[in-house]
Amino acid sequence: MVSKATTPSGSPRDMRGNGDELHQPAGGSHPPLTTNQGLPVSDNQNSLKVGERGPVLLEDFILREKITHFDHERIPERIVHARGTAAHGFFELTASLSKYTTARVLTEVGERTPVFTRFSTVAGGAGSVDTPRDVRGFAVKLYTKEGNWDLVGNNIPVFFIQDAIKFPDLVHAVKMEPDRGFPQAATAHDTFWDFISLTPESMHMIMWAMSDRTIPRSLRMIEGFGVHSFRLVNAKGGSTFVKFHWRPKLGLQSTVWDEAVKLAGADPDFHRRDLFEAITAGNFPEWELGVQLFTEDEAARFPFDHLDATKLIPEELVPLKIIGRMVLDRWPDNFFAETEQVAFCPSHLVPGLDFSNDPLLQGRLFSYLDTQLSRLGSPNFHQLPINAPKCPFANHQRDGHMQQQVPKGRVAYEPSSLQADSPREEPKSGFRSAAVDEAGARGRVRAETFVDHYSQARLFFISQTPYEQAHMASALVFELSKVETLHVRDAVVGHLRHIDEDLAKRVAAGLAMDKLPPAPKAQAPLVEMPPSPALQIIGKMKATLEGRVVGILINDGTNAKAVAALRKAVEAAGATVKIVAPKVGGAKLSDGKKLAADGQLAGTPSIVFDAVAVLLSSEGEEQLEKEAAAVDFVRDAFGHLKALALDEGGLALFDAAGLEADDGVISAEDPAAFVEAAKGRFFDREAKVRILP
Ligand code: HDD
Repeated sequence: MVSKATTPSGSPRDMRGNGDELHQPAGGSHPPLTTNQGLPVSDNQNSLKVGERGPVLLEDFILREKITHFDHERIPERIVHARGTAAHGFFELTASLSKYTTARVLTEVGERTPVFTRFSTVAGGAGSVDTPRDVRGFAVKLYTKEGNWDLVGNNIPVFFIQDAIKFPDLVHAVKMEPDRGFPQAATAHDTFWDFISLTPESMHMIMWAMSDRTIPRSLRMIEGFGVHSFRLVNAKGGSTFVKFHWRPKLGLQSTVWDEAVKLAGADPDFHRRDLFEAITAGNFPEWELGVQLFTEDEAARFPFDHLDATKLIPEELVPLKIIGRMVLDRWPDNFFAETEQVAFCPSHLVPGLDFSNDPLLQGRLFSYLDTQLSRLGSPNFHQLPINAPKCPFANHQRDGHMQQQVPKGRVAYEPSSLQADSPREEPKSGFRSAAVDEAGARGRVRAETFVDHYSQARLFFISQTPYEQAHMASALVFELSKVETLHVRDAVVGHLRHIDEDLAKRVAAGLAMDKLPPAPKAQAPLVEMPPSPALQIIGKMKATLEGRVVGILINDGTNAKAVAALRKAVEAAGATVKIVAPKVGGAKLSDGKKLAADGQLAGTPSIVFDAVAVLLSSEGEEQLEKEAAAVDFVRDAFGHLKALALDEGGLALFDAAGLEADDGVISAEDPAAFVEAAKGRFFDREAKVRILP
């Protein structure tokens, strides 16, 4: 408390307590704190009172301004995809599509287009955790020279429903149940599976959702898909269909379910922290942009309808052509101003691109613009710095809440003859819709070509490795075990019978069903397609330590040379090393020097690492055998199929945890062998650590 005598401005009532001694030196010069009107504020610690213990005055406009602004700080969170994280970067074109499109972003090779990319979960609220089983949003805003192009995709190339009119039902079914307000960020509940069981078109997406794609290790290791077919339109007006794919340079990598569940507790911000740490350390995540190009005639020969968003086009049928790369190299300055206020709309596109008739896409073209109006509160949301195009933009739209621009002149209409600089339409380079013949009777109909709901679900399942198939069966058992209504469980397993009888049997057994429920009537015969390895995760994992994080558990007396040798080898392979010790201040190693820890053992489980080393002095090890966090450190690393490097002390702890070494358990004396092992996961080990259906 600052005494009256030392109070800088000296008034007897002025018990400020805001003397310089309250402020830690941050260096630099601090601008004066002001109100929103620019009035310098002399005291930011005390409200205006009558007497030291008297009432606060309504007159205190500084207090009122501050509190009022605070009261209005929140805006509605996104209806879906509320929890997200984002980064700035650029897209660089490496191969021109000039034969197919006039879009400069896709024809000017070497050109770098600024981007802002937001990743998200779908179901959970803004404050939910990063690692539930959920689809990940992958939304890219490209600030092109011809306007903003938003490619608003997911990390899964298909969707749950075929027609946008079902979207509110889908979302209501997956969100917290309305009478109880839970579960948060989870599909494992009755209303979701009830809707799914009655919506067979969702079966393909369900296969993806139950795969490890929905429990990614890192947002830097997910694919992105534009999902729908779009059109590229060339100078002659000819159009070609296109599907967009983002492919991570680091390869795909997922967690195992037990790991994802524990991550939610260990670090609810695991994915956003991972992205933040990678970008701020200069390890910029990168994706290739690939396109699948096909004509109307080719599409007519596909054994499915590409306008149906529950279908993908196997890469074996239409190969992927890589045309560019996206690098995320700058963390936003402010979460709210940028990540929260960014407004994506699939309707934002540039000349040379166009939509297809996919009825899901058509509904999206309305929904996003509409939702931004309620979320951001004004039709001027495009003027927010994160949403504003980086090319010039001008029109005759005027006024509205929070207009930031000050348009000049008397003309706010077109055509006009009064003002030389008033914007006019641009027939040559302006956007033109592809001239496509459309005809047909009006009606609320679903195309006959949309009725096959199981063939691609089966294609996805049979394309997986046996490990991945087991994870899918296990995920289905987990989810349906949380469904209380028995007929819903039955109905879902019934659908699985159309996809793969063995899968249905495994799930039924996992639910202890007495007999297999009947399969519902399928509307179309199954079309057998050859397996597509491109649909796997394991097949797309990269044997690399790049972008990975290795944890080294140490204690007092740990061999300093062993720590240094492991660190050197791991860092040379491109990974980051983090030291974990029982106390965050660090541990005194064998050389007598203290090594500071990046994390305290109790708060830094092995779950947050890709591989671990346990290097312990023998005295310290005995103590750690009594510490559950230490025993769990090795047990979880082993159970999550990770490589472990152990010295003598580490091995003793490993033995104490009751584990049996395998190929993934390496002597710490051989850092090179550990580096090799740490590049992958040991899926063969899984049978030893858990019972999968
Ligand atoms: Fe959507 C947000 C992706 C179908 C309506 N969606 C949203 C976001 C992503 C997607 C990544 C978050 C964007 C951001 O980071 O701000 N949505 C998809 C994909 C779909 C899809 C890949 C199918 C292929 N969505 C879809 C349909 C509708 C919506 C069919 C409505 C008819 N989506 C919305 C929305 C959201 C949204 C309610 C919520 C917040 C927002 O738009 O900005 O309008």
